[in-house]
Amino acid sequence: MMESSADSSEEIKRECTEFEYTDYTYKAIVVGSSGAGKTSLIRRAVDNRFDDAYTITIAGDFSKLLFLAFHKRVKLQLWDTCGLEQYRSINKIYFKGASAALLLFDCTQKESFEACGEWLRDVRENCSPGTRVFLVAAKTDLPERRVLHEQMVQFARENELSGMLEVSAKTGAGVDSAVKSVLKELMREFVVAKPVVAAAKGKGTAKTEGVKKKLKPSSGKTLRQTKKRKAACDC
Ligand SMILES: Nc1nc2c(ncn2[C@@H]2O[C@H](COP(=O)(O)OP(=O)(O)O)[C@@H](O)[C@H]2O)c(=O)[nH]1
Ligand SMILES: [Mg+2]
Repeated sequence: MMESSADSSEEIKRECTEFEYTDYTYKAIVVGSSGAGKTSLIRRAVDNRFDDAYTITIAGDFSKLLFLAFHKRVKLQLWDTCGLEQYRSINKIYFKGASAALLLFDCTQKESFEACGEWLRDVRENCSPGTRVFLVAAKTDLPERRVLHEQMVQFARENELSGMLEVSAKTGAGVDSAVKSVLKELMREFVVAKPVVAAAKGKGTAKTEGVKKKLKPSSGKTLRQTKKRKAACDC
C-alpha cells in the first residue's frame, strides 16, 4: 500500500494542449458523502479554482486531465458523483470501467469517514476487481480535524486500499500530488503487469486500465466526449 500523499513524480507532467493522439486513458471516480468536497477537489485539480458556495451535484460528469507520464500521452478522466443516498443507485452506472476510485471524506466530519465503508462496498460491487481504491481526506485546511491519520491507516490496511491522500481544495495543498500519485499507481501497475492486449479485450482486471487508444478521434466514446469538452480546458 502506498503510504504517503506526497508521491508525485517528476516523470508526470501536466499538459494543457489537447493531444493529437492518446496512448492511455484512465477513468477515476470520486465518491463520498454529499458535501465532503468531491466537486471542489475536481475543480481545483482541473481548473485550479475553488468556490466557497455549495452546489449539490446531481448528475455525474467527468473532467479530464492531460499528462505526459512516463513518456506516454495520458488522459485521466475524473468522474464526479452525487453523494446523496437517493442517488446512490444511479451513481453505480458511473463505476463501470473505472481504473481508480477515490473514497473521499471530509476530515472534520466523522460521519463522512464512517460512510467510506459503504462507498467502498459500492465500489467493490460495481467496479472491476483490479480497480485501485484510494482513501482521500479532504478539507485539510480546516483546524477542527476529527479523523486522525491513524484511523485512515487502519481503514486502508483493513481494506487493502492502494493508498491514502490528503487534500485541501481550498488552498490547493496536496491536490496536484494526489492526482499524480493516483496516475503513478495506475501506470506502475500497467508497466509491471503489461496487460495491454488483455485489458483491451476486456480480460484485464480493470477494463479501461491501460487500454491503449490508437487515436482515431471518431471512434470510441471517450474520444467523442473528449472532443465535445475540448473547449472547457482553459489552462
Ligand atoms: N475549507 C474547505 N472547504 C471546502 C473544501 N472543499 C470543499 N469545501 C466546501 O465544502 C462544501 C462542499 O463541497 P463540494 O465540493 O460541493 O462537496 P461534494 O458534495 O462532495 O461535491 C462547499 O461549500 C465547499 O466550498 C476544502 O478543501 N476546504
Ligand atoms: Mg458535488
